[in-house]
Amino acid sequence: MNKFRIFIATTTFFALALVLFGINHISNAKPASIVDKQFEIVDKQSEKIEPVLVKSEKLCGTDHDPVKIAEAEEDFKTRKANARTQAEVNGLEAASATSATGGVINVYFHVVYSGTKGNISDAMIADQMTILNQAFATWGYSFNRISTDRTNNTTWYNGCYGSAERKMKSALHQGTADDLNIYTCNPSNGILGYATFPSSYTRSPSLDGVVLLDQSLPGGTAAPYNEGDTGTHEVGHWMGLYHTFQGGCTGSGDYVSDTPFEASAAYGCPQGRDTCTTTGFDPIENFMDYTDNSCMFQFTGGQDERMDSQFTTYRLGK
Ligand SMILES: [Ca+2]
Ligand SMILES: [Ca+2]
Ligand SMILES: [Ca+2]
Ligand SMILES: [Zn+2]
Repeated sequence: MNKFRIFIATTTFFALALVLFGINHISNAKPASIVDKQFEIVDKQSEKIEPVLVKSEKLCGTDHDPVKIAEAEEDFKTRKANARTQAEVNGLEAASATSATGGVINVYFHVVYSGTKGNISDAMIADQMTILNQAFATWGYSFNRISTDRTNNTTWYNGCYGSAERKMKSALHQGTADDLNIYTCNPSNGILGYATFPSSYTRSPSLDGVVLLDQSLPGGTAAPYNEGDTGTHEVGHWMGLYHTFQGGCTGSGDYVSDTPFEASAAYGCPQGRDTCTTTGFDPIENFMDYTDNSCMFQFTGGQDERMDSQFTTYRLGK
């Protein structure tokens, strides 16, 4: 756990609240309520099977059902509150809560291929790791690939987004909640990749991780999505981020205050796009939109704050 930087925040208010209200419901954390059977809806919605990369197609298969998100956010709130309370119990006078602000995340890389298809080079994987590290460096996280395995399995290769997911991951997954498993394969259905959220870990530890279309890695054939930012985007989900267009123009949107609201996914690189009357142009340069890899280059401070908090709540030392 000491590989993660820890931020100590004083919470005097909670100390006071405890004195006033007592401390008898501290460890009542509800189980994570995200449903782990995530991918059926998307499969049904996919109209275009081929060609793979067409505009206004659903590029990312990560589950964003609004009901599940609302439940997950409730769970997140409860756990954060409980963590603060627990900090009080551990040292009433210290009155502190801890949060990771960054750290080294170990990566287990799994190449799933089918004969001559998908057995990508180690150089391509190394380039993907470089892209990931560049994207997250500002925000305190780095990714250390500690193993790479290769599996020749046509069923897994073509079924890694759907029927073969569970078998593939059960066989290959390694590590614990704060370790990242990345799989490359052919997710099909026009999907460049998908990820599991931090809050899903407890329910399905072996399904945790990121799945990427092999050709989305740097130098692959999936232009304009072949510069490695699908990897960045999916790891963003794995760190607890939603799409910038989540929820449209109203409500909590993506639960990040410094990313402007966006009515729908943006494609290409539509500078000046402004789909919500609320302040700010659409965040088309953000890694959590659907724009071309050459267009997206940033996370925000608000997203980092959410990643830190999600990582601490659901992954750190778990
Ligand atoms: Ca951070
Ligand atoms: Ca926002
Ligand atoms: Ca706007
Ligand atoms: Zn996504």
